[in-house]
Amino acid sequence: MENKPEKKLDHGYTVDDIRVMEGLEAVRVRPGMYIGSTGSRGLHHMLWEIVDNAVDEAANGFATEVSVTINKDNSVTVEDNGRGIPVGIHEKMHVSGVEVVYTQLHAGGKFDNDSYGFSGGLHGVGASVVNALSKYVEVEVATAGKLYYMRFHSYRDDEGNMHSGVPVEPLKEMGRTRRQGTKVTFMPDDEVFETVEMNTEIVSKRLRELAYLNKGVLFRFTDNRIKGDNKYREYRYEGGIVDFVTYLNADKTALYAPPIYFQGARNTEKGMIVCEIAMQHNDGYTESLFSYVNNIPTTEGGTHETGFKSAFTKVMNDYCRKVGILKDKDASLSGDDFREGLTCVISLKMSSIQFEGQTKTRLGNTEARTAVESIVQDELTPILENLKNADISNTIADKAVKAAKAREAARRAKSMAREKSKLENAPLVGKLSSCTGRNPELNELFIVEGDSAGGSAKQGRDRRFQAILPLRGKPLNVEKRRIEQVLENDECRSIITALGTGIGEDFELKNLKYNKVIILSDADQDGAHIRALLLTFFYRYTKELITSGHVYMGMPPLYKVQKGNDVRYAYDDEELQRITKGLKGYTLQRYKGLGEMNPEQLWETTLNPENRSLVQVTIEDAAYVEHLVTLLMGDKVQPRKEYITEHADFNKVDTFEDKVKLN
Ligand code: 28F
Repeated sequence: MENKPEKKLDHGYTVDDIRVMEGLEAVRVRPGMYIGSTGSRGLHHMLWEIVDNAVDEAANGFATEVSVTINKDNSVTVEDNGRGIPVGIHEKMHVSGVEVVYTQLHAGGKFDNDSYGFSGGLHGVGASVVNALSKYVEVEVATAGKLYYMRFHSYRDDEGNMHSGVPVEPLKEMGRTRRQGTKVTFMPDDEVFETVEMNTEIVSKRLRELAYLNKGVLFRFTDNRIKGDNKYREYRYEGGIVDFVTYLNADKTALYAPPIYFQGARNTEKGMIVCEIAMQHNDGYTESLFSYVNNIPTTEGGTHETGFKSAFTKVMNDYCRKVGILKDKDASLSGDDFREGLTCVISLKMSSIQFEGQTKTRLGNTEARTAVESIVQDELTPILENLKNADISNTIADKAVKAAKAREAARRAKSMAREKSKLENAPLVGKLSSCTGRNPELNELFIVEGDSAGGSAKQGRDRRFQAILPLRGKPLNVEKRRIEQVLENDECRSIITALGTGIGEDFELKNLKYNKVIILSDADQDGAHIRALLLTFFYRYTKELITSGHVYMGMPPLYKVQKGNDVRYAYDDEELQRITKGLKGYTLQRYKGLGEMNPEQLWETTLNPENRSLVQVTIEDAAYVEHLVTLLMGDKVQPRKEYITEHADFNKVDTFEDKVKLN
């Protein structure tokens, strides 16, 4: 039957535009060249090629439904309600458009994408590859009220020659129909494929993915090999990739809803690029980014992802600076910080795609990076700056700030571990006068304020079990410092080295070299401040030392009462009253500091376990102490002032110690 020459098709396309290339025999000889493999992946590529042709028709706005059916005999039927493959006769080929599409490699205008628009598929090898590797292919086209039919088959002739994808007869008109669209059934050739059994889950997952990527298109899937009710599934997502991100975050806690969505298009020298992005942060820490080009998953990423990441980081840092979350002096936050907990889908539509990478799933086109960067910059900025989105924008920014802090802390901890190993190898800092005994159960470490007191303590102590570590000047206020600075401070380093336990994460109580760690400082304000600084250090970096009761404060006497050769010591005013009550003709000395006592006096009053008094440091309410340490030692001045004004009594032992429940 002579078909009339085709009228101009949409897009001004005629069947004559279909470029004709070599026959299908080549495909049979080396199928891997065309569909990757003859295993399960290659088998499913057969289906994707046909499905992508239907999806292209939908993506171009001419179809709204795509149906896939796996038949009992393992043949597969795909159908769409688009315009139908052109049935007109190709001027040069003198055969129908259907025959050209199914017998000529790279036919179907997919290679010169400009005329046919965007096409997905297995990099556009065309339906003819499916024909070459099938036992048979049946094509039905419903268009302009008529139904057309054509069958192709592959067979071996009597001489054993292979004939692939040969038309059984030209396209035939079968009568009238109200339907419109294309329906294709193909039977994968079991001489080519290791298995001809499609996998239900693989097909189902891909159809769902395509439904997300092509918003509003209905995908029906029937597997007639299944008994019972799970043989039919359908997917349609009016929200497209927004619904995709919601689905991906379904088992997580989203920080805002619905996901952020924007799209844009850019004309580049190589053609138009359309970009759609949906994104939503969850309260987790992993980043999951899913990118596609013409519905093909780009699992190895590529220039579109690079463009998104760099532009998203820039737009977010600009936002943080604009609203004051980041001050001029602050460093910018990293992309990783902004993408912590981010689920994002990028869907690009473009022509002349360059795929790279191990599995050819990385996008190489450089123009895609600049196009995505520009679209993110122009479309996301106004979304973030729109006041009605303020909480979303600030939620994202705050999470990134936290991530940056956590990252910094992790880095510090790592460098501390390195430092620790340095510490362990560091020679004992000269200051420590260690004791001769090696039994941690008995040994005591005195941390003594000032060199002169340190000198008296070294002379006055019992060197069998008493070690002396004199502190020059005040130790660091660790509350305001990073751990590296703590480790750099000589005083802190010598304490850490002397203790032997390590600090922070690496603290090991079992390595403690002393049963008692005793702080000896003057009873005046300086002494009180030093005690507070040391307790802060212990609380922040060796808290277990306190909670296991190893930390004490030595109590030097405040007064010396002497009458003749009789010497008494008073440790506070009450005691002085008791000692001097009714006493006549005595001399009274108020000790200003430890340094005023000679070694013997220091031994008698403060070091000798027989008659010294020690105050054990305990933590009754850690949370309260936590709050207090931050309050008293942190850098918020006002709250500290208020607290001290309200609570301080400078005649008593330092306020900080009182609150730490000394007993
Ligand atoms: C079940 C699989 O293959 N659907 C298809 C079309 C529609 C057109 C088309 C296909 C132009 C000439 C290259 C119709 N009218 N489903 C499908 N639907 N191919 S494949 O044209 C093919 C190109 O050959 C079509 C106007 N323009 C395009």
